[in-house]
Formats: sequence, structure tokens, C-alpha cells
Amino acid sequence: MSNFKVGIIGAGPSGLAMLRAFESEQKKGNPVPEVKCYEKQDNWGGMWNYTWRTGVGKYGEPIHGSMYKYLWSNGPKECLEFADYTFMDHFKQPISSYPPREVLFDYIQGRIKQSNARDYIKFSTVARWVDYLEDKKQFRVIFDDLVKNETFEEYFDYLVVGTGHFSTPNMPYFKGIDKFPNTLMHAHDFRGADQFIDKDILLIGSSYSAEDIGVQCFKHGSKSVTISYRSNPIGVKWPKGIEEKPLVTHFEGNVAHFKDGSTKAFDAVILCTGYQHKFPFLPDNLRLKTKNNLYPENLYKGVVFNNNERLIFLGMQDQYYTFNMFDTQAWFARDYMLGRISYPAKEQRDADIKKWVDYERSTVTGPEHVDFQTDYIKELISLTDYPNFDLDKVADMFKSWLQDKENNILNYRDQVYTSVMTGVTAEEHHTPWMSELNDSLERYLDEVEADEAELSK
Ligand code: FAD
Ligand code: NA7
Repeated sequence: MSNFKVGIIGAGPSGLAMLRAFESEQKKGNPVPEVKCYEKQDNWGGMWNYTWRTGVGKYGEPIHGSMYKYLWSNGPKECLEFADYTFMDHFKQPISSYPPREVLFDYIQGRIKQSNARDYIKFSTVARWVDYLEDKKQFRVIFDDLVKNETFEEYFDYLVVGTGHFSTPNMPYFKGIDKFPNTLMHAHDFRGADQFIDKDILLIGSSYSAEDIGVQCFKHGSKSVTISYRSNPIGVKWPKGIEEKPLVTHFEGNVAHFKDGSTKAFDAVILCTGYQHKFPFLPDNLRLKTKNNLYPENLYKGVVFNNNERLIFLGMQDQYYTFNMFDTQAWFARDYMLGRISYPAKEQRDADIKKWVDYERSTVTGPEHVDFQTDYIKELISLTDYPNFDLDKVADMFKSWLQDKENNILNYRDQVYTSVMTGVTAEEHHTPWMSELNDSLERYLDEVEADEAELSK
């Protein structure tokens, strides 16, 4: 065992990727540090570990989960596939390109269950506060064991923060919203379309959450869906029943007024206005301060904190790539901690960060953003032994996905893609996405009929 200790905060896909990276090193017979992971929920999977709860959990902690019932992958699974554990490895049969949440959760767990990772994770344990002890070059982390209601502290030579950044809502104020008399929530608290059937709903924001919640509510029977944008509309061809409007200027009772002078009454408002990067356990000098962008400033190679070489952040970028990007970051972080990758002088780090930040600023369109993140991952892969895969082909799939959504936002999930890892082409799902109201794993794998699955819910 290498003679140092690593603490990981969060056992979502990023934290699990970190555990997996060390495991793969251990399997090669190489020394690894002592690793411990702390997760505030009682299971792993992060966002993919669905919770019906909103507000606070059973121990009074803010609820992490923002995922909802009937959530299906919003990009082709072929773009997020692990290079060292494919969908074929897991399901042993081709499945469709856009599985529902439970299926992806099953896949994430499949890889990690092959290891003894659970032994390294302390669940129901929340990181409360971190100090960096300059003299010892160690982090002192204060945790609460939520079950025992006990506080304890641990010391680490490296700290890996994998706490996600789609959990703390950004809640802007609109004049008169405080008097809106009907349902009002942020996307973080949306748990499914059921309560919005036959309702006129307003979604503020024009990114993934607005698009997906809007389409889901339309699919499940909302009377009308209005999406209000600040900068740019989503701009796809919407079916009758979904429309886009410029930003809300104010509310009068249940009536929203829009910038173009139009008005409409609503039964519900869902703020799809994004999330804050929030690290309540980190002091100011260790805190990553960034918006949701593709290259957060102050992270060398998008991973190592520029103000403290022993602090690592995973998954802090806006995400086209997800699981396989977290892997490439974790492999990089592992080799960095093992001393195989250097931490250059500040000037060089700043120059490297600037290069990426300037590159991101030069991108405008969706395909350009895809190319950016593809180049970022290519660079990380070139620095470690994470299995290489055809990233140009994955980038092409992302671009087709963007086009599919423009062509038909209601059936893009019926398209199929081919894995660059296995060459296997996905199967069409047995039921067109718009008609499939059941998102359970059993129903997806065609083990039960639709009605039966509905009854067993
Ligand atoms: P998370 O999954 O957020 O996990 C972070 C973990 O850290 C959580 O388990 C949390 O409990 C824990 N934690 C937080 N604070 C503390 C603390 N103080 N102490 C201890 N533990 C803590 N990605 C896709 O690829 N496809 C999709 O279709 C998709 N849909 C999405 C839909 C929604 C609504 C959202 C919000 C995200 C979606 N994503 C999707 C992106 C998703 O965020 C990533 O797939 C992935 O979950 C990010 O992994 P992570 O580990 O970085 O963060
Ligand atoms: P995003 O992708 O960060 O988008 C946030 C959206 O909210 C974006 O359209 C913003 O508009 C809009 N926004 C932010 N502040 C305001 C205010 N004050 N007024 C109006 N509109 C505002 O978050 P999402 O929740 O959509 O997606 C996050 C993840 O969840 C994603 O990875 C998915 O997989 C699921 P802007 O364009 O900046 O003007």
C-alpha cells in the first residue's frame, strides 16, 4: 500500500469512478493508498439513486436528488458508456439507446458491484467541514454519522470532492411570484408529471431541465406547456401544446406577463433555472467558485484545484459526456496522486487553464461544445492508461443526437446508435417512447406486460 490516505466525498458516479480507478491499479498488483469514501445518502449512485423525498431527508439534511420518475436518458447511452464495462458486459443483450433511470442505475451498479468498493464507503455520513493543515499538508475533515448522530474527524493527504453540482437550486426572483397562488417549485423538487396532468404549466429556463420536464409533462397529459427563455429559446420544432416565449417580466396572480407583451394564466410554475455549485463543507479558500460551464476556472486539467495541489474535484463541468468523462478524470487524479503526473509551476498551470477557458469562450454552438469536451477527454486519456476509445465517433453521435432532437423532440429517444466499445448496435425499444408510460427495469427488459408493470408499481 502506498503510504498516504485519500478521502473521497460523495459516492455518485464521480466518487465511484475514483474508487474504481484505484481498484484497477490494485488489480495490476501495484501499491495504492488507503482510500475512504463518505456518502450522505444511504446508498451509492448519486443522482441516479432516486428519492421520492423533497426538501430535507429523514436526518434533516438537504435532499441531494433532482431526478424524477419517468426520467429516461437524455442522451444516447453509447456516449456515456464505460470503456472498461460495456452495456453488453452488463445486460448480455443489446438494449435501446435511451434507457430509463433505473436501467442506467443498474448499469452503474453492475461495474462497482464486481469490486469490494462497498467496504470503502461509509454511508449516511455527511462531510460538514474541511480544514487544510499547512504544516502537515493534510486535510482535517469533520463528518457527521447521521444514523448514530455522532460527529467525528478524519485526516487525509488528498481530498477528492465528488459531490455533484446539480443539487442546489438557483432560484431567481420574478416580480409578483411571491403571490402566485398555485403550485410553484424548482426542477430540483420535480418528482414526475403526475400532478401536472390537465394543467397549464410554465417552465422558466431553456436548457435540459426545461426541455425534459416540458416534454415529459406533455407526454403524460399536461394541458399546455409554456417554456420561457432568458437568452435563447431551445428552438426545436415543438408539437402543438408546447410553446416557447421570451422571459417572464412579472406575475399578477396566476397570470404571467412575458417580454413580448403576451400573458397567460398558469396552474403551475417550475423554475428550470439551473443549479449552484455549492460546497457548504469547504472554506472560502478551498471552494471552487464557478458557473455551470465546460471548463471551470481554477481547476488544472479540469480536476486539480489550482490553489491547493492536494484538493481534487471530479465532475464539476457542464456535461455532454458523463460516466466516461468522470472515469477519465478519476484515472488522471489517481495517477496524479500516485506521483506519475506532475503539478507544474503556477505560471504553467494558469497558462494551461487559460488555453482551455479561451477555447471554451470561442465555442457557440452545440456541436462546438461537443468538440470542446471531446478534446478535453482526449487529452486526459492520453495521460493515463484508461482504455482508449473512438472519441471522434462518440462526438459524431452527440452531434446526431442534437440533430435528432431538432428533427423531432418527441421521438429522438426512439433512435438507435452503435457502441464504439463493442460495435453492437442498440435495439429499438419494444414500445415507442411517447407511448411508454412505464419506466421500470422489468418493463424495459420486456419481462412484464405494460399493464402488469403498472399494477405492480
Ligand atoms: P452526483 O450524482 O450528484 O453525486 C454526488 C454525491 O455526493 C451524491 O450521492 C450526494 O449525496 C453526495 N454528497 C453531496 N454532498 C455531500 C456531503 N457533504 N457529504 C457526503 N456526501 C455528499 N447524466 C447523464 O449521463 N444522462 C442523463 O440522462 C442525465 N440526466 C440528468 C437529469 C437530472 C435531473 C440531473 C440533475 C442530472 C442528470 N445527469 C444525467 C447528470 C448527472 O448529474 C450525472 O450523470 C452524474 O450523476 C454526476 O455524478 P456525480 O457523482 O458527479 O454527482
Ligand atoms: P442549466 O443547463 O444550467 O440551465 C439553466 C437554465 O436556466 C438556462 O437556460 C438559463 O438561461 C436559465 N436561467 C438561469 N437563471 C435564470 C434567470 N434568472 N432567469 C431566467 N432563466 C434563467 O440547468 P438545467 O437544470 O437545465 O440542467 C442541469 C442538468 O440537469 C443537466 O445536466 C441535465 O442533464 C439535467 P440562460 O441560457 O443562461 O439565459
